[in-house]
Amino acid sequence: MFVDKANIFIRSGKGGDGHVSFRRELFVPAGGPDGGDGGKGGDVIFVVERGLNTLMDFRHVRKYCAQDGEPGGKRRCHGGDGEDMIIKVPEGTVIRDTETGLVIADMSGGNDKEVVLKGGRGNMNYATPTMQAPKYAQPGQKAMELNVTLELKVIADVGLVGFPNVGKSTFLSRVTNAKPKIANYHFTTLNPNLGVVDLDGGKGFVIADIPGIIEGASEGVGLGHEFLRHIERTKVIIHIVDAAGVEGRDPIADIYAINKELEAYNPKLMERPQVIAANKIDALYEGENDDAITLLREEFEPAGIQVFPISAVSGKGLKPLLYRVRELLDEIDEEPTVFEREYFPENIRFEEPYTVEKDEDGVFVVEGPRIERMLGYTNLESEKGFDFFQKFMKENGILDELEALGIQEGDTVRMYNLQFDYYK
Ligand SMILES: Nc1nc2c(ncn2[C@@H]2O[C@H](COP(=O)(O)OP(=O)(O)OP(=O)(O)O)[C@@H](O)[C@H]2O)c(=O)[nH]1
Ligand SMILES: [Mg+2]
Repeated sequence: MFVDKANIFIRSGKGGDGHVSFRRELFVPAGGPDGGDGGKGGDVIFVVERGLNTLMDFRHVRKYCAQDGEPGGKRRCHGGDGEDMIIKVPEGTVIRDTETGLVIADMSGGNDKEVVLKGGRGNMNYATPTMQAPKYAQPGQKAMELNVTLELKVIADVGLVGFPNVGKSTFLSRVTNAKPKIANYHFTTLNPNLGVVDLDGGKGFVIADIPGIIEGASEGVGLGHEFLRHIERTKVIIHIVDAAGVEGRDPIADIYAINKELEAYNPKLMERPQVIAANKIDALYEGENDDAITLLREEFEPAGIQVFPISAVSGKGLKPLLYRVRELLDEIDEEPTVFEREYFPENIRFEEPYTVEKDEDGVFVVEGPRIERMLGYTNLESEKGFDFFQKFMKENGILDELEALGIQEGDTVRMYNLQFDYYK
């Protein structure tokens, strides 16, 4: 089965908590904290694995968690770092935030490695003069969690489109190494097939057969909608049509109908060079042949879309078509679109809790992980640090809460080891 989409859950490692212990040494009167830092949590990293071409594995295993950092130990023993979670994906996988659909990473165009979720830092050491002996060990930074959608965009140079039964698979089997199923009914091909064209004397190229595109495909009709995305990456489109009208269809109307779906899906697709392969010419009678091809040419060649009469079954007319496609590919030297990053998981902010209470001595006590963390990285002795501290108190709503509790000028506020008088 060709799986080209999967939803998974990823989680980076939590940073290890710090350890608090106290030295009691003979010549160090006050002792002091000697707890070790917690280790760093593992990252979640996506890497391209060559040779992989489906997202099948992600249907079975849906949870991918990096390891947490170990907590710090006694005597400044640093906790071990958590192991990274390496997720191997096929080239061309686009990673999106499931909730918003925004692109986090596009694993193509040489982008072989992306750290998508960073592991939490281990706890930080207190370095400020006011915080020499913490009461509690600082917690490590939290893990990050995210639901992501993986989408595999087949990376082919050329996309093959056309109504069911026009001979796309026959064409692919004739000009490439692919061996798709061929049969005289609609929707024989249920998933995109890839094949490599080996042109004598020229560089080869990859063709993807994009099945199931019919009227309304861009709105979800039929099975082609899921596959439209594969065409986005191709550089040239071969549009196959049944020129003999074996099923009584009008080839010109068919071409317009499919192009309408492509355009509705992504208007940029209409900027791609396109060639028409007018297939099944072996089934046309003398004279009728000329008419059908002439009509197609008159309709499309003024718009720059060349028409090549072919017979995928007999092999007639295939060479000129392939050489033209090769030429078109050579004219386009730019890489296929690589999506820009639109979503930055590192910007997810954790709202860590804190509490503001008045104890029985009338002291206002402000505590909680958010406060602890802030005190851990703020040097109140420095002017900048003190400014930051004041801003933090205001922006986090702590001043408002103190006032709501009825704090007066000169009252005492305690935040762990830090004690100060309140003045506006
Ligand atoms: N006479 C004639 N018949 C052809 C030619 N190419 C394909 N066919 C026939 O058309 C039918 C459909 O061919 P496929 O290659 O399976 O068509 P498809 O476009 O892949 O069809 P789906 O996978 O259903 O979308 C088969 O019976 C083929 O033998 C051709 O050049 N001449
Ligand atoms: Mg087919």
